[in-house]
Amino acid sequence: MKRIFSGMQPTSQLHLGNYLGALKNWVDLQKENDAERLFCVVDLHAVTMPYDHKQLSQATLEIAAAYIAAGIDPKKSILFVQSHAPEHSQLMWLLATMAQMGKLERMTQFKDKAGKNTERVGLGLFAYPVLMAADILAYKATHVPVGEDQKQHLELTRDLASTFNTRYGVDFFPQPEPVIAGPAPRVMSLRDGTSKMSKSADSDMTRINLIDTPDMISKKIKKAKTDSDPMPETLEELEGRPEAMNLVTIYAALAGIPKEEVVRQYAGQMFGSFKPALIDVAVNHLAPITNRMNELLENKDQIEDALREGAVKARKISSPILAEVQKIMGFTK
Ligand code: AQP
Repeated sequence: MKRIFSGMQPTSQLHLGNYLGALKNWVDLQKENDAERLFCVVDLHAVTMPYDHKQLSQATLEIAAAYIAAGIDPKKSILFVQSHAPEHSQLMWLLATMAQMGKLERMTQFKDKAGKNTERVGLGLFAYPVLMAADILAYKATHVPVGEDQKQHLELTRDLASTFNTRYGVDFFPQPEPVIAGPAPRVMSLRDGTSKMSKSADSDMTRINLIDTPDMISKKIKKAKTDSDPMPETLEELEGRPEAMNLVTIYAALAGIPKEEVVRQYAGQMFGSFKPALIDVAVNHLAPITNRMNELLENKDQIEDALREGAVKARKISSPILAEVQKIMGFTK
């Protein structure tokens, strides 16, 4: 049976990149009847970088609210918080004994986040991809819908799964497949078309958050960087114009039409006249999600109940898998 797992960190509000690169695909995957789905708020990952401990539990609820508001139905998918299922951390330690330092050092996310400070960052940031592997393998997940930036971490997960199988002479862990789907697997910053839209970027003007009001969305899109050339006749002519390409990608993904069609519709027009249309599309698509999120956050019981039930269901799957791993590794008979 197909088992789908994915998660997001409660480092801050979710943005359009998280939504178009991952969350929207998760919602689409709920249409598949022959699959089991687990969607997690990965709070243990969120503490690998400096964070505000007074805000963490609220941020976790906000991410869960965003999942539900975007269309994740706790009756169709198991929705839970990573730290509520201790199997993740337990399996992580076991996998850490098999993870090679050299491979972890090559992880681009670690290099980006550590910057020049590699000697001073915490072990948690370095070991982040091992915890991610544990998240996935604790459920023997077969499919992992993520944005393009997570591809390298997924490769490490696959590597750890086969190292475990080879070392212990078993065919235990499957090779989880990345599902990098949808029209916008990599949404870029509104201020720099060469860097990805990110929760942790300093300026809030670089991203559209799911919680942004229509006025904020409008302001951010109006101020988004573009160039002074008009929209070309074909998509190929947008190559080398990363900011323009990003806005076209966002429009297409939100409107549910191919990028080629967007270019055709607006060919010859300046970005000054394209932006109001993009604002309309963005506000129309995102406002219902934002409103639903706000409603859910007014009465947190509903989210908390769903997360509590989700953790019980998740652990019913991960606990026997962990027990089996412990047996294979010789801890128990
Ligand atoms: N810009 C993006 N375009 C497409 N997909 C994206 N994702 C993140 N940014 C983009 C996808 O969203 C999911 C959430 O991942 P995460 O919470 O683990 O965070 P991240 O990948 O490290 O990226 P963020 O949101 O920018 O967070 P920070 O700044 O805290 O690191 C993943 O599936 C990711 O691929």
